[in-house]
Amino acid sequence: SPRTPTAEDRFSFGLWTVGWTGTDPFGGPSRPALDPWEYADRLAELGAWGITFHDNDVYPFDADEQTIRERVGRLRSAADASGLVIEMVTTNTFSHPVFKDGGLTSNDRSVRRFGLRKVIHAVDLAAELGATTFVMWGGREGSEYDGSKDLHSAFARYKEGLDTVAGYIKSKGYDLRIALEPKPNEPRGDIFLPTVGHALAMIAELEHGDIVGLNPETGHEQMANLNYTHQLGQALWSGKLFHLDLNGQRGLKYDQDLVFGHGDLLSAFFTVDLLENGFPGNPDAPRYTGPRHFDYKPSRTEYLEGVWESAKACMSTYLLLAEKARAFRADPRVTEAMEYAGVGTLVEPTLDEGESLADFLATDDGFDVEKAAERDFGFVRLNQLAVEHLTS
Ligand code: GLO
Ligand code: NI
Ligand code: NI
Ligand code: NI
Repeated sequence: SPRTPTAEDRFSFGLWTVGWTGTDPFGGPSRPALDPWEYADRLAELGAWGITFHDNDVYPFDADEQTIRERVGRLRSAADASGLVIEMVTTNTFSHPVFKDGGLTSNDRSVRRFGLRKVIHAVDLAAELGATTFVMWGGREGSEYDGSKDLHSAFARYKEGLDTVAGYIKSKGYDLRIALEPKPNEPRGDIFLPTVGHALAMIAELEHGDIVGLNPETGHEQMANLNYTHQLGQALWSGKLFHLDLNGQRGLKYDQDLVFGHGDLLSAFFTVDLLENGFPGNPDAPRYTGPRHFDYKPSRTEYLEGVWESAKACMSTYLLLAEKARAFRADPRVTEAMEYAGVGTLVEPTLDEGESLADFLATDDGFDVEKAAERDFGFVRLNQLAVEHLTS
């Protein structure tokens, strides 16, 4: 059985995860809501290192300044008392009906101006609380009907909004980076920036893109039928993996937000392997150094005991997989299978150092196409070793 997590593991949870009361489009709450500081206390007891939240997880949408101060102060005291780090803060620009057509990309300009104000306020809050990441999930930025959006202007307004926020962070000198969270669908029919790749393309267009990166979520990529570990890999390669939302998803359904590992377990194994052990065959490549953050929902069938069990399960699964992934990498059979597979040779540039294209084209390196086509890569054996480790 897995060990108890410690602060060194840097596990963190959104307050809205354990705080989800089970309300879905078909039914009301299936368990009571606690106050934010109660969730914080409990998470600290379970061994979490950090917490994260939306502005409106802590105070209501229409709260006055005094209420905001009181409630944020109380959460901060609870976090300080239990040694929890508030590592990420985000804004809710999706729950209130004013945002039904988006916050930064609504057709209604007055809504966009209101949305931008709300985001900037949350940025100030994030900086005040010492958070180092500001996640932006544009959950309502999108459409149901193609004719309802001038798409060209929608992307321009998205860029304008992101650059304004990033520029503000720089102008204030905050030690804060923005992490975009892609998601393909739900609650909108189609959400802008549906995948990691789309978000990277947006970031490349930004004026202040240097402090804008990604917060990829397991289930969000998987509900687009994509490989989460591949998305993490590309984000890392681009130097943009700023934060993570780990959870579980079983296929192309609504956003299930299951416990980490309760979806595609083999995929979760390789996700943890990448996070813990880096790229195989390329030890010098950049590694993810941020928090191990969970964005899951305790299933609606669970009452409060089940809420804490599910939070524990997220961390346990991670620790178990980390253990397995370490054993996998240390196994001489795996080393041998990786060599056979040529995993470590992909790091070699295809052209020699200093080799010009002209020289290259003039070279006959005696390549035997037929022989090369007969190469056995042994990827299946390598994968079976992963399965062996996973099931042992
Ligand atoms: C919804 C998203 C959402 C974000 C959160 C943080 O599917 O995962 O929970 O992670 O708003 O920005
Ligand atoms: Ni999500
Ligand atoms: Ni999700
Ligand atoms: Ni998320």
